[in-house]
Amino acid sequence: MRSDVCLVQDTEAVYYATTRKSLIMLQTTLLTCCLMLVTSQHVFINEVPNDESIKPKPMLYPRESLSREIKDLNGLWNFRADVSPSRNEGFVEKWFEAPLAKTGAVIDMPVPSSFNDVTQSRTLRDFVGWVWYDREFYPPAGWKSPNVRVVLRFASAHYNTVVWLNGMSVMTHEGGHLPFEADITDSIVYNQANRITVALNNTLTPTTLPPGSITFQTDTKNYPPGYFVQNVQFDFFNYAGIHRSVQLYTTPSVYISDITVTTDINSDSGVVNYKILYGGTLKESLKSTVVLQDAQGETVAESNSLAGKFTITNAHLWWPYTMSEQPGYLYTLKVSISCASSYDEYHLPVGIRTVSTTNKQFFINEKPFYFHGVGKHEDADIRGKGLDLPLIIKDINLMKWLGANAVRTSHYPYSEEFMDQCDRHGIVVIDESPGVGITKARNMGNVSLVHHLSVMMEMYQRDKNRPSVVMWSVANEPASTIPQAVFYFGSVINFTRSLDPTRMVTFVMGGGSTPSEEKVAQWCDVLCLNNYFSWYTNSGHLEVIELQSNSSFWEWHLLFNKTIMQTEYGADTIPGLHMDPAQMFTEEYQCDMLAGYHKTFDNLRHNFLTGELIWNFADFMTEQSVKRVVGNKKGIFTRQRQPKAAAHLLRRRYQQLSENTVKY
Ligand code: GCB
Repeated sequence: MRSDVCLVQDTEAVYYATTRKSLIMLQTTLLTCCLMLVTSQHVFINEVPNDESIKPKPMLYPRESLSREIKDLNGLWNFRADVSPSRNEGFVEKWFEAPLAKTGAVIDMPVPSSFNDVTQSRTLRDFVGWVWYDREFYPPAGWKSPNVRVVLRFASAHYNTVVWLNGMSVMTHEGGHLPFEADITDSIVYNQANRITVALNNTLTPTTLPPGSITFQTDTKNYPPGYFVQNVQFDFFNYAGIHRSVQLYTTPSVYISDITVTTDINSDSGVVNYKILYGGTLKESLKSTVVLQDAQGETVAESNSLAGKFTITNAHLWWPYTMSEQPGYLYTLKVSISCASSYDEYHLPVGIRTVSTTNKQFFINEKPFYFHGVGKHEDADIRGKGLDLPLIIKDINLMKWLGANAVRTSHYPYSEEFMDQCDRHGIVVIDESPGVGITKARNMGNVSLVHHLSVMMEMYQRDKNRPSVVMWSVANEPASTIPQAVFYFGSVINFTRSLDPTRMVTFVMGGGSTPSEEKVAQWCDVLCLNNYFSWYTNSGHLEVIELQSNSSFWEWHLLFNKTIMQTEYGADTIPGLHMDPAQMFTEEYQCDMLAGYHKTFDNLRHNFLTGELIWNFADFMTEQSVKRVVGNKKGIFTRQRQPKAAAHLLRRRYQQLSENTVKY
C-alpha cells in the first residue's frame, strides 16, 4: 500500500475503501467503453455514462413551507484531529461507536467554519488527515409519523466525509463546496438523543478535485519522524472542515424531489418551462398544482401538470442590476403535490432571462452585456472558508459600491446563500467548478475524469435554476496544451453542455497558454484569459502592459474567432505602502497596473472584449511560500474588506461603465 493512501482510506475498513475501489473499477470500465466508441478525433462522452456517481442526484435547497420543517444543527460540535502517525486511529478504535468525548480529549469546534484558524495550534492549522466531529440532537416528537421523511444535509464539507448516525454509517461524500444528504428516516430514534459523528479528511491526491499530492520524507537526519507535506497545485489555503450548514429537514413521504426550470423570451412574452419530479411510493393518484406568482404575489400562470410551459405576456425579465432600474426580478414557482395521505409544497424563485454569445459579444435577454466585476475567494480571518452571513452581505454591498455587475466563483462553487444574493441583486455569475490546478497528465486519467463529471453534475443540480448563473467554468488554468487535455476537457465541456444547453460553457486559461498550442479553447463559448503583464513577466515594467495585453487579445481572437474576457489581472499590494514613482507591491503600482490594462479594455470593449474581472476582490490566505507575504495580496480590498487605493480607481471605472449602460 502506498503510504499516502492511508491518509484518505479508512479502516472501518473495507466498507469505504472497497466501495470506492469497485466504483473506480466500474468507472474505468465505462470510460474504456466510451473511449472505444471514439470514432473521430473529437468525439467525447456524449451522454451521461451509466454510473451511480454521475447519475443526477436531485437535491432541492431546504426551504420551509406548509409541509416542510428545518432543524439547524449548526453550533459548537465536539472535535478531535486524529494525530496518530497513520491518521487511522479513529477508524481502528471505531470512534464513531461512542461519543467522541469518551474516546479522548475534545475541543469545541464551530460549525460552519474551517478548523484551521480557530485555535493557537500550528499542528491544527496545517493538519492533514482525518478530523472527527460529533454532536447530539433531539428530533422533534412531531416528526415521528409514517408520513414524515427526515433528511440530513451537509451544504458542504471539505474534502472526504463519512457520516454516522448513532454509530451507523449513513453517507460518504467526496469533494468540498457542494451539498450532500441522506434520508435518515429509518435510522433516527425518537424520545432520546441522537448522535451524529463526522470523519472528514482534507488530503488531496492526484485524482481529487482540486488535485494535490503528498510528499513523505524518510531522511531522519533532516526531518522528524513521520514528516510529510501536502502539495497543492493552486494558490489558496486548503482550508478544511464542515464549511457550510448542517440541517435536518422534513418532507412528507411522497414529496417533490426536483424542479427544473428553463426560460426563454418570445417578443414581449417570457416563457417558463418547468419539470417536476416526485419521490416516495405512490399508492393513490397524485394531484399537482403549479402556480407562478409575480413579485407582488399575484398569480400570472397556473397548471395542474407536472411538466409544462407558461407564457407570460409583458413579463418582467431578470436583468443584471447595471441594466435595469428593476434588476434581479424574481417570480416564485409554487409547486404542490398531494395524494390521499400526503401533501407537499415547495417554492422556487424563478428569473426569466436568456443567455447567448456571438464571436464578439455576450448577450443577456438579447442585449449586449459587458462583465465588469471581480474574481473572489470564500476566505476570511478566523473562519477560513466557513459560511459567514455578515461577510456575504458585506461582500455583496462592496460589489455594489464598486459598481461590479459580475463575479466568477473562482475556484469552486460558492455557498447557496451567496448565490441567492446574486439572484436577488442581479449580479451575474460565472459558476466555476473546483477544477483548479489540473496541471499534470496524472490529473487527467479516467478516475479524475469520472469524478470531474460527477462534480459538474452536482453543480448543475444545485445551481441549474439560478438566473444569475450564465456560464459554467469547468476549470481554472489547467494544462490545456498537453495531449491528455483533449479527451479529458472535451468530455467535461461536452458533458456540461449536454446537461445544460441554456447556458454558456468555458474554462479559464492561464498566462502560460499560447494560442497556437492551445487544445481546449476551441470548445469554449467565451475565451477566458488570466494574465499578469508587468507582474509575473517583465516585473516592474508598467510600460509593457498596454502593448502586450493588446497583442495577446488579438492573437487569441484572430485564431479562435471568439469573444474574450479578461478573467484575472492584478498586482500584490501591501496596504499603506507608497512609492512615487510606483514600485511593485505599493498601492500606486496596483493602480498604475490596472490603469494600463484599462486602456486596452477601452480599445477593445466595443470590439470583441466582453468583460473584465479584477484579481482579486480581497486579499486571501495561501500556503506559506517565498512568493506570498501572509497570503495573496492582490485584493483591491484587504482581507478585512477595507479599500486600497485601487478599489477607488476601479469604483470610478465601474460606476462610469454602469452609468453608460442602457437600461431596460
Ligand atoms: C492565477 C490563478 C489564481 C492566483 C493568481 C495569482 O492565475 O488563477 O488562483 O491566485 O494567478 O495571484 O497568482
